[in-house]
Amino acid sequence: MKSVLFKIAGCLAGVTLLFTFAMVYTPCASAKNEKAAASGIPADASFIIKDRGLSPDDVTAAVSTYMPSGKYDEYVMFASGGQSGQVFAIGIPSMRILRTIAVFTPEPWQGYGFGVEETPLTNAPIGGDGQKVMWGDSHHPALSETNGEYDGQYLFIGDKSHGRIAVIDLRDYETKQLADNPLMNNDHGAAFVTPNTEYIIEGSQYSEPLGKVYAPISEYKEKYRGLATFWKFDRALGRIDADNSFAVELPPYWQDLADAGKGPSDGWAFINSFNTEMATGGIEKGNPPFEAGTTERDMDYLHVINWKKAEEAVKAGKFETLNGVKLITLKTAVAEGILYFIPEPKSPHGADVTPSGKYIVVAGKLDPHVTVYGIENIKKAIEAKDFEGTDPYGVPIIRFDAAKVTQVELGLGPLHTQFDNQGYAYTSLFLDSAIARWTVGDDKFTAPEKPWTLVAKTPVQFNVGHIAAAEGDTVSPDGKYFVSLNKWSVDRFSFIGPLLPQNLQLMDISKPGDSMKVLYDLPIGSGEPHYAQIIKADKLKTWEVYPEVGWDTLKQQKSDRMTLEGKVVRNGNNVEVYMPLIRSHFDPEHIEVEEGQHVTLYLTNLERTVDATHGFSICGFNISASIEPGETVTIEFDANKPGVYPYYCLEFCSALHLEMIGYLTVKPKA
Ligand code: K7E
Ligand code: CUA
Repeated sequence: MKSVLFKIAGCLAGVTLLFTFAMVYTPCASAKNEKAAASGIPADASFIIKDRGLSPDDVTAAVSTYMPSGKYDEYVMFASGGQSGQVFAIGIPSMRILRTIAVFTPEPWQGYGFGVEETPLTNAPIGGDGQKVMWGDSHHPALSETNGEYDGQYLFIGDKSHGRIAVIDLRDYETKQLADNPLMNNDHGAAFVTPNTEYIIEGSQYSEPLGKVYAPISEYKEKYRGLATFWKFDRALGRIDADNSFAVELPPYWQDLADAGKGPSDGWAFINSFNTEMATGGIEKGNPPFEAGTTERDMDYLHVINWKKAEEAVKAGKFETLNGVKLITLKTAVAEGILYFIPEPKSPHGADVTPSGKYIVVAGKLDPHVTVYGIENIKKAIEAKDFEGTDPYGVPIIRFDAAKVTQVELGLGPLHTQFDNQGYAYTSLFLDSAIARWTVGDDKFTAPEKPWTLVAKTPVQFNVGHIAAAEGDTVSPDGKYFVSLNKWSVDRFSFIGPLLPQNLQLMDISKPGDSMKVLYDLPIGSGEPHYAQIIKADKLKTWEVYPEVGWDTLKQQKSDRMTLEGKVVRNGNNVEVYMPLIRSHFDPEHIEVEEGQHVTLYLTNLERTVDATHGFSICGFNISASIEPGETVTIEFDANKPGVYPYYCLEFCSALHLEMIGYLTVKPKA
């Protein structure tokens, strides 16, 4: 990393020199060439800089992010796809979008949701309207961790709009599981993992009667509840293990973001809340609207959950079962010392544990400070029963001053906090449209300023909420790069209709003090990312092709449904077609069935060449498959309509790709 920094610094010096030269000195072309060559920069660059009117900062930004063809990015950012229901993989520092990962929403290029059986979408839940749920509101991505470090194996993400958690396997960047929470229709504090990915935390947002049942809003305080679900992750299987998961019942406050403790705070989870007023809205009935009713109190409650104790309580049988979920009731949570509250300033958003695990930083949207709590203080207060009473549900409230370490005034609308390797924290300021850099008295502290001080505020464009620093929520953040995920882009891009893209701005955070600079603007035109994580690219051990020919990508093992040669097996009304694909033909090229027959296709891509993907579609059948090298997919349908249906390869896989075709003929019943 040092050498890279050195190179960038060297490069910048050269460019600044060149820039000065280009602006003040306009000699004849040959003299210019000599001078520019002496500074190590091609002469043409000076013309471009001048012609495009680039400032020294522009040039610095350009050379900081430019990635020569065939060179790879140092980091990969996984950004939630918001309403698109997907996840984006983005290279850093180039900010090139490398991949959209289909998660909650059908995606035809990846053959996700259009007839291929080997996707978890086939088991998508049924929504309130009786239809299959075919999208999600992707919120917070969480990479799997080992000892508090990203290990590059799995990625999890929550669906706020349906209360689900997705599991993505980073060997092939495919979604393997959509775990539906049987108790709630929504979530928000999801996904967050414990330091060894023992559990994936899913906190609810808007309280509901638990178990997805009816209760009138007039019975809000009695019947509505919040929830924290601890999904057990089976790493060997790559799946959430619902049987060994549990949930903790919470009061009907609106729980917000979560984080898992680490180091000295390992074993604890922290979840913010708002609407401790328990406002129930009803503006149409003359009641205060939610936005007023939920912001009356000066303090809400940081939920502090001892998940190791919760685990023990479950082992000891101290739970109830609701819709198959082991539920620790509020009563048990209080009795067993599993749940505590700490007052936190007004309408908080992010709860972020510092790299050492010693502190928890809470950003209150309606308070200009971040509040820092200490895990030692919290443990001592619990030990000494230093409480300021209980909430209406009997949960002990730890005295604010006993838990608090300090408050740092940053500015207006603080939302989320990330960390770097110099001892700085970064907090997004929504109303200020700025990133605040401030010091944390944590490990690896090299920042020149004293701890707990605001160092700088760098403007971003505009209305920043989510942020991500390189490995910025692990036990050892990398610093160097930071991305501000802005909610409004206003005038940053060409107008392409009134619905404007989100703007992801890359920043250089490598140097201390007031030196943060925006380097790049990346428009995202397909949803509002809610958070992102940035991992060192060399931690990702991705397959180039599937390990063996005939690979079932859902089970991640060899499928018994593949054949090397085409064959058709007829059994009464069932027609099974085993079809290998190789450049540039299908085998067979004719599939002859009769009206009403049930057809199952097993398609295997025999290729071992990197990127030799074949696609598959049967015209008129709403079928789209992507069969990557080695993969076997299953497609089942009823041939209900007589006719002739070409099937063809969707990928431009070879010069003769147009000839990669066949005919499905469906003969009318006699
Ligand atoms: Cu509310 Cu978008 Cu889920 Cu923060 S997260 S800004
Ligand atoms: Cu295979 Cu085009």
